[in-house]
Amino acid sequence: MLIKRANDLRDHDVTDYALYQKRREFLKLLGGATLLSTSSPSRAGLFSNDNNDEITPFSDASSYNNFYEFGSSKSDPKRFAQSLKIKPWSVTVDGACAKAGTYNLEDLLGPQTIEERIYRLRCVEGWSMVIPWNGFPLANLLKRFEPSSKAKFVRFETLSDPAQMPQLKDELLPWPYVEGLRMDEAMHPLTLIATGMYGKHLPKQNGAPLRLVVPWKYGFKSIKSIVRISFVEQAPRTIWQKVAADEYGFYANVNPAVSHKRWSQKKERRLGEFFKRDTQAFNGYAEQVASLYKGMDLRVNF
Ligand SMILES: Nc1nc2c(c(=O)[nH]1)N[C@H]1C(S)=C(S)[C@@H](COP(=O)(O)O)O[C@H]1N2
Ligand SMILES: [Mo]
Repeated sequence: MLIKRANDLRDHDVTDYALYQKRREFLKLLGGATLLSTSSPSRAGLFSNDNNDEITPFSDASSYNNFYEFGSSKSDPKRFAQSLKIKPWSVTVDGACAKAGTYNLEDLLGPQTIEERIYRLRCVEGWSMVIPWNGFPLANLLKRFEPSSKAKFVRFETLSDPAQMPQLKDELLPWPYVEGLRMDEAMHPLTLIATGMYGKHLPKQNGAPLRLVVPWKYGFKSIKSIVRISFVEQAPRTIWQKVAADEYGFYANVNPAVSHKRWSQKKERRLGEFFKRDTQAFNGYAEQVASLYKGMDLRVNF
């Protein structure tokens, strides 16, 4: 097969959405449903994809969401997040770094080159999607703040404005939404800051204007609408650890061998598919990331 397959990690300039759709239509015409499944062992490179993954339609990825600040049903974020004000937007950077400060979005994004990366997203609830993100490696952003040797973890915080986010008044969760990564996870080349998807601006329900994407971890690590980034010495306590530390660990690496307390993680339902698929270790990114956890007991550090 001569046609290039979609890789998990495909770097190229962002095309506009019309072009993007045209290209997909064209590829469909050429190859039909088998197009994305022409796996050949020779292509099993560092970032290649041997999972026959079809990209989830934009309409699904932008209407079936988790963004609890706007409600707890999957259709709430699209309905209620449209009132989120994303201009102006600023991000405060603090903690163990030389360049702490509050930066406006334009200054943060200005120097970054936007690329496209097609990643699987596996929610801890047992469903998954395949999303073409537009963004840049988190490492490229973090380096600019010159973290010191005391920076062992990075803590992220979502906007928490009750005036814009209906669920903040109801104290559904212990707001603000907080997530974190170990420094080496944050600096890993797969870890992305997304500012768009499908060649378009990031929809508000997907975490505009900027969100984290960590493809080998359960979706809840991929925190949306970030307003604060802190370099810290200790692992930050995440919102989901506050909710139930025995159910949602700090690492949250996708792991079919370690069940959630209330359900198995062996299978997942890919949006748009009828039969469940097997969930893969590290969501299929083991080759790239397993070494980060050498010597760690993944049952203890779940
Ligand atoms: N601030 C914030 N970030 C969040 C969430 C949230 O409720 N609030 N939900 C998480 C969960 S559980 C998942 S699965 C993903 C979903 O991302 P998507 O809606 O773009 O698919 O966002 C994550 N980031
Ligand atoms: Mo999730």
